[in-house]
Formats: sequence, structure tokens, C-alpha cells
Amino acid sequence: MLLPNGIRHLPGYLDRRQQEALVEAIRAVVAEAPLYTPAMPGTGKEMSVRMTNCGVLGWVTDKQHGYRYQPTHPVTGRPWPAMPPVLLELWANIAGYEKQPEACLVNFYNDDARMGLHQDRDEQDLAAPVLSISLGNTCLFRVGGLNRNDRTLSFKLSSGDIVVLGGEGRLCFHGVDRIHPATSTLLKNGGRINLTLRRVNP
Ligand SMILES: O=C(O)CCC(=O)C(=O)O
Ligand SMILES: [Mn+2]
Repeated sequence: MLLPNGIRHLPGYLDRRQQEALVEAIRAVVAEAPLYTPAMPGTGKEMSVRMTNCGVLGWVTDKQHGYRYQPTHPVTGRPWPAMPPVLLELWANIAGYEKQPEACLVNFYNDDARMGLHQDRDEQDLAAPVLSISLGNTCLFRVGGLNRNDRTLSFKLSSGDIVVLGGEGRLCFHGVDRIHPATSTLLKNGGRINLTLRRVNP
């Protein structure tokens, strides 16, 4: 399968022990910064994915103010927890970008959640790649081109896989069509966690 230029799929990048360590780190993040249900700008329609963040900035959305980065949790008003060192290390090894990531969006998908086709374009620094880590149940990931109507292709992302959207592929449309239940034993109650590391400021 030929992916668009700039998009890399690294299957099985993280072994089971590394995946477990990441889940532990994310549990600590969620204990401090609980998952909340984001809403679409304008319509206020709730997303099926629950979210939180770690790092100096977090990506949030709500009916009133739309997509943005901010330094505090929209529900608790507290600063986001620090980015776990293991994530900074992954970025250093994979991103090939000098500056550190500022935001790690934590997406939690229960087995019937999905994410519509979209671009990641709320960052000012588009030279930095987006690094996306999959944990738990397998999903069907879809990727297209730079225009919403471009042809798309889909492939599965399993626990421990990493996807990099960089270079010419940085603004490619992408989304998650579905989660395949009971395809991983990593998360006791099923579902899928996706961690998306991003540099926001140039
Ligand atoms: O869950 C995924 O694999 C993708 C998540 C994503 O595209 C995003 O949070 O912007
Ligand atoms: Mn995205």
C-alpha cells in the first residue's frame, strides 16, 4: 500500500512492555486531568471520543470558542500535567525535529467511537510533524490528500503502531472509521487510546 508522501506508518514500533508503561503514564495524566467530552464548534454536537491532554498546551474544542490550544483544562481550569519523559523520548527518536512537542492530545475511543475526516491545522508550526501513537484495540484509520474530496485509503492501526504526518503529508485529511472490539488485551475495559504529539508554536 502506497501512503501519501510524508505519511509514515511504523507498525509494532512499541513492544508490549513499552505499551504498558505508556498506559501507566497516561493513567497518571488522566487522574490529574480527567477525560472530558468535547463539542464541535457552532453546532455544539458532542464528539464520541473523550479527550484530555498533557504538556504545556492542550488541544480543546467547545461550542462557543471552537478548536484551539490552551494551557489549562477546560473543566478543572488547572494547567495540563507535564508531558511524560517517555513521550519526549519517542519524539526525539522519531520526529526528526529539533524543538520539543508542546501538546500531547489523549484521545479515548470506546468501541463505538470514531473520528471524522479532518486536517490537523490548528498549529502555527506546520514544519513540525504530528506523531500519533495507538494503544489498545485496533482501529481502521483513513487517510486522504490535501483536499477533502481527494481519494482516500484505509488501513488498520494496532496497539504499538505509530503514524507520522510530516512534510508534504502534514496537512493530509485523516480520520478513524471504526474500532475493532476485542482485538487487544492491553486495556482491561477495551477501547482504544490514541496519543497525538504536536508542536504548536514555531
Ligand atoms: O486516533 C487517531 O488515530 C487519530 C487522532 C487524530 O487524528 C487527532 O486527534 O487529530
Ligand atoms: Mn488528526
